[in-house]
Amino acid sequence: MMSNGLFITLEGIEGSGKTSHAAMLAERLRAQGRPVLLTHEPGATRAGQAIRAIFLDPAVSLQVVAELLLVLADRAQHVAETLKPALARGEIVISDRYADSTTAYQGYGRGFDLKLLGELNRLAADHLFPDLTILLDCAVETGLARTRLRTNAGDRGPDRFEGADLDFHRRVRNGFLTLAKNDAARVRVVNSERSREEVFADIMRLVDELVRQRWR
Ligand code: Z5A
Repeated sequence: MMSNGLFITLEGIEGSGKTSHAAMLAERLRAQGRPVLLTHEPGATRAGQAIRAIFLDPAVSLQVVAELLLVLADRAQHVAETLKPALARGEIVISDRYADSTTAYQGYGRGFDLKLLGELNRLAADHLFPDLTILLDCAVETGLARTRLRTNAGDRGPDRFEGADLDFHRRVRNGFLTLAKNDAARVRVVNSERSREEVFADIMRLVDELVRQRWR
């Protein structure tokens, strides 16, 4: 990748712990005095917020191709407005979800042709791919139970994906694991079925290794 910064993505099924651990990682790196941009998909830009509202609304029914094009439009804006400028400034960019989510959800989950999806992903990403992807892996039942707890506590209503059946979420999880198997140097699997502290220790080991390699 042509930049001075580092691009790290966190991926996984719903409730796998991406959002909490992305925040912990940003905090730890900032405490080390490093410049960090913490961001997410979908919805990190102005256009992205409007796209996210449609994308996640459980009352909105979307064709698979419409769902795919929405998330790719969000990505194109995110890459151009947020990710590339931050990397050019030399920052460590941490994104809670990115292109692998599209492959896992719209490809493996919804069944969109993987080859064409790969090409469209490259178009939307403008050839920007992560230096390191941390795949937080847990059983679908564990992830959904965690998000259900949050929904029951009234923190957030269920989104369009939370209503999908268990088989859909299993296909997504297996899709992520296939991606990791096919690109083992970039995509590192961390078992998130353990305590937050144990999960975070593994994440920090991987990030420290990357930082050492790049900025010795
Ligand atoms: N989507 C897509 O289809 N295609 C795409 O290309 C992209 C996205 C980019 C985004 O929803 C949806 O968009 C997503 C895929 C789709 N939907 N699904 N499924 P989102 O951004 O609103 O939600 P999410 O990405 O799925 O995140 P989430 O539900 O918030 O889960 P999370 O970020 O992985 O987990 P968390 O918020 O860190 O943790 C969930 C709860 O578990 C929380 O209360 C934590 O305190 C708790 N937690 C976390 N770790 C642990 C451990 N280790 N033990 C116990 N409890 C824990």
